[in-house]
Amino acid sequence: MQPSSFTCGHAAFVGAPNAGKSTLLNRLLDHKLSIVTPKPQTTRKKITGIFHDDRSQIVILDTPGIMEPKQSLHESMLETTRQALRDADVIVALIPFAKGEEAIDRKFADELIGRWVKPAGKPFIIALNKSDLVSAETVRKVQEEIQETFSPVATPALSALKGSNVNDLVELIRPHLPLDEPLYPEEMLSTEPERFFAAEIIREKIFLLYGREIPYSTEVTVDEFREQHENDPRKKELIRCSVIVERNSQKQIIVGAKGAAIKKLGQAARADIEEMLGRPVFLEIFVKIRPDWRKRKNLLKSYGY
Ligand SMILES: Nc1nc2c(ncn2[C@@H]2O[C@H](COP(=O)(O)OP(=O)(O)OP(=O)(O)O)[C@@H](O)[C@H]2O)c(=O)[nH]1
Ligand SMILES: [Mg+2]
Repeated sequence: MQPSSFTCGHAAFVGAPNAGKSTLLNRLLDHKLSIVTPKPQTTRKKITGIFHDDRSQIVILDTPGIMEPKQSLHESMLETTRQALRDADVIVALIPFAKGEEAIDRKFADELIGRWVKPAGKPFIIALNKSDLVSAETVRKVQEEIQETFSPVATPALSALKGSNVNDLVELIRPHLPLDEPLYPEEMLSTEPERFFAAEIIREKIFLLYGREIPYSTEVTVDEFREQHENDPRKKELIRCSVIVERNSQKQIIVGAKGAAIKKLGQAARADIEEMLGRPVFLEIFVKIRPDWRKRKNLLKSYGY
């Protein structure tokens, strides 16, 4: 490592819900840190992922997708994205390709770059994600158009899902990192604690296992995260969580007939939590009803929004 050529700084990943921001973060870290689902608005809080290589440390800020706010929860999610834009040294705006007549959503691209990215006053890269969904010719055409319209520092096309061109993005980010010393130790993957990611994993499973409005009406809190007993290393760690819903009918859906649904949720979440921690855990999940939690400022605050 040559300290003189080392660079470090913050890169914010922003874009529409479902653009692939969290997938891209995970791909860069080569680790499943941020939760990913096919449903929009999966990420609700800032996720910090730290990329390390010989020449740089990039503190990546994965953010909630930009949307029209409909309740206080959304306002808080957008504020998280605004804060990440303020903290960033360089911005990576993700615009996804889509199959069909319109290769990208141009109207949203105008809003994303015009109302969010440019006003932040930072160097920005427009990453055209999901390039696996369209032809090479479409990719080239859109790249040219985007470069001409918005004048970003670069317009790489990539596929976060397949991993193509992802490493080139590091080269594009690197010149915009202002520090010459790392901010964090080499083995550190995130600044958020394990218990935060335990709650995120349960949220991911809820997004994957339940349909309709359930994922959006649900929050997860970790109420107890008890470390292994000092005198008995075989003793499993206890994680006690609450799944917060808005109505009794939603509680019934979460629990399912004879508790079958919540059992499945617990099994799926426990497997991933154990993989993350590298040790066995007891996972206890309770369901609590908190009417209108998404609109109630003090409740939102207590859930970390
Ligand atoms: N085909 C394809 N799908 C992708 C690509 N990148 C991400 N996806 C898929 O797009 C969906 C959304 O991905 P996420 O990473 O959760 O997107 P996000 O931008 O973090 O979404 P929010 O957290 O809701 O704002 C998932 O089903 C991903 O598998 C890609 O390069 N190609
Ligand atoms: Mg996300």
